[in-house]
This record gives sequence, C-alpha cells and structure tokens, in this order.
Amino acid sequence: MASASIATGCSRGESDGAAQKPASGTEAAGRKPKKPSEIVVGFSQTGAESSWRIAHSKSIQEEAEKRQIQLLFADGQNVHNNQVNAVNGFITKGVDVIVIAPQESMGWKPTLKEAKRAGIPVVLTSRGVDADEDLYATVMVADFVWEGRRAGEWLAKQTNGSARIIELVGTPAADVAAMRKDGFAEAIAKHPDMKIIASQSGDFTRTKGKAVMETLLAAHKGEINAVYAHNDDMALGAIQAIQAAGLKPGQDILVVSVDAVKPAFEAMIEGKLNATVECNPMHGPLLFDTIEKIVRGETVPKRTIVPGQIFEREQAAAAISARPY
Ligand code: GYE
Repeated sequence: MASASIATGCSRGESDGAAQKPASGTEAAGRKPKKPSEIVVGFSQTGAESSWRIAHSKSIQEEAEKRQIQLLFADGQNVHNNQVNAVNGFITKGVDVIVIAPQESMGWKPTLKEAKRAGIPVVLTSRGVDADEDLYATVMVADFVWEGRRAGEWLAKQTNGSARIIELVGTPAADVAAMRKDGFAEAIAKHPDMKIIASQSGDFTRTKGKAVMETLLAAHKGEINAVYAHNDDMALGAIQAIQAAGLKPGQDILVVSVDAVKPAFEAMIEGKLNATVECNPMHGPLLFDTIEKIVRGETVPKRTIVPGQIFEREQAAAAISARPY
C-alpha cells in the first residue's frame, strides 16, 4: 500500500463548547488504555457501487480482523439516510470510534455534533463532509482535484489540445465528484479547442455509465472523440456502449478515468481504455493505525492525503500483476 503523506497536522477537535470526553480507552479517562481486541469500531460504508468501493471495504474488514478489532459494518446502500441512521445507532450503542465513508457531503452536522457530545471520535475515509473540522478527528482521502487535473492534462497532451468530450460524473452530492470535475475543467480551460459536449452523472456505477453513454452517443452522433469518467467503473460501462455503437474505444474515442482498479488494467491491455489516474482504496492499515492512536489519546493529523499516479495503457501489461486491487 502506498505510504501516505501528511498535509496538515493538528489534534482532534476539543475546542468548542460541547466538551469532548477523552476516547473511552485513554488513560485520561482514568482507565487502562484498551487493547485492540477491546476496541469496537462502527463503520458506515457508502455502499458497493464500484470496484474501488469493494476493495476499500475489503481492506478495512481484513485489517480489523488482523488486529482483532471488532468492526460493526453497516452498508449504506448508497442512501444518505441509511448512513445517518447507522451512525446514530453506533452512537446509541456507545462504540469507541465511528468511521464514515459518506455517500453525500452535506447533511452530517447534527449527527456529528451528537457523536461529539457522546465523546465518540469520528474518522472519515474516502470522501469528506461539509462540516466544521472540529466535528471529526481526521479525514483520509486522495487529492481529488489533482486527479481530475491529471486526467485533463493527459487528454490535452494526447489530443494536442483539441477534443470533444463526454464527462461521466460521479455521485453529484459527493465532494469527490465536484473536485474531479473542477480539476479537469481547470486543466482543459487552458485549451480553447477542448470542449465538454455533455456532462452527466453515472453515479460511479458501470450500469449507469453504460446507459448514460448510450444516450449521449446517440444524441451527439459523430461529435465525440473523448470520454472522461470520474471512475473506472463508469469508463468500463462507457466502453461497452461505444462498442455497441460500432466504434472503437481507445481509438475512435479516447477514454480516461480515475481509480486504477484491476479491471481497468485489463481494459488497457485490450487497448480499450487509454489511461487511468490511481486512487488508492487500501485504507485499512493506515485507518486502524490512526484509530489505535485516537483510542490511546494521541494526536493525529486532521487530514491525510493518500498519493496516486497516472497509468497509461502502454504500462498496463507490466503493471497489472503488482496491482493490489
Ligand atoms: O473513486 C469511486 C467511488 O470516494 C474515492 O467513490 C471514492 C470514489 C471512487 O465509488 O470509484
């Protein structure tokens, strides 16, 4: 797993009026620190929308098992309210730490305030929330704006700054979709002949990526020569739609996406996907190091950025066997 570089560091928030109890395992709580096997973590996962997400769940579940930490896993099935209900349940139960991978960035403040009042630290992974930083202990993400920008720069280079693009957007209420959109827009803004012809959400899934691409290809027949998908799954769906329309993905229509999951490498080896920007889902080890620190009452950085790199199809055959997800 890629080591993480730390962007900023500060302790978990204990600043405002609602006093935060020390994590229940700390010496400050007047007890012996908890052993990992005594720690209970409630994890509200987004859902299982993509290969990335499945690898993310697996990494976290395997790491919990390895450390014998008790993990209560709640699959949000990509519905915000399911996640809010699950987290409220974890608060009632009195878990030691709550982990949230939020489907949507808005609508978390009341729940986070409740967790804080109960003295339960919250760790965010894979996406951020729109809330004061002192309402959570730490957030573990990638530089999503950079990912979009890197995809845009790649496409600009590949097309000599001239492209008519379909953008397949992730879940619109997720910060990651907005950021991947912004980064890409920023990169192509430097090239007046690069134009987004249509931009539509495929909700990070293969099925919707395919359906949206079918519609957009029919509506813009002969106009399109590039696809930028906010994740590999939507790109793989789009590739199916391109083929069904009698066109060659990777050739007639260039395809670039984000995540760098194994199925994307397979598509690159087949020449159908041109490039993918890596977003590492293997958060488990770092996540539980952080959780153990929090339970011991140690300071953790407020934000951890997991780094990535771009892979082009020429590199795919040599790189695929070493891909961990
Ligand atoms: O890129 C996409 C997904 O939040 C970083 O969510 C994550 C994104 C990931 O389902 O595939």
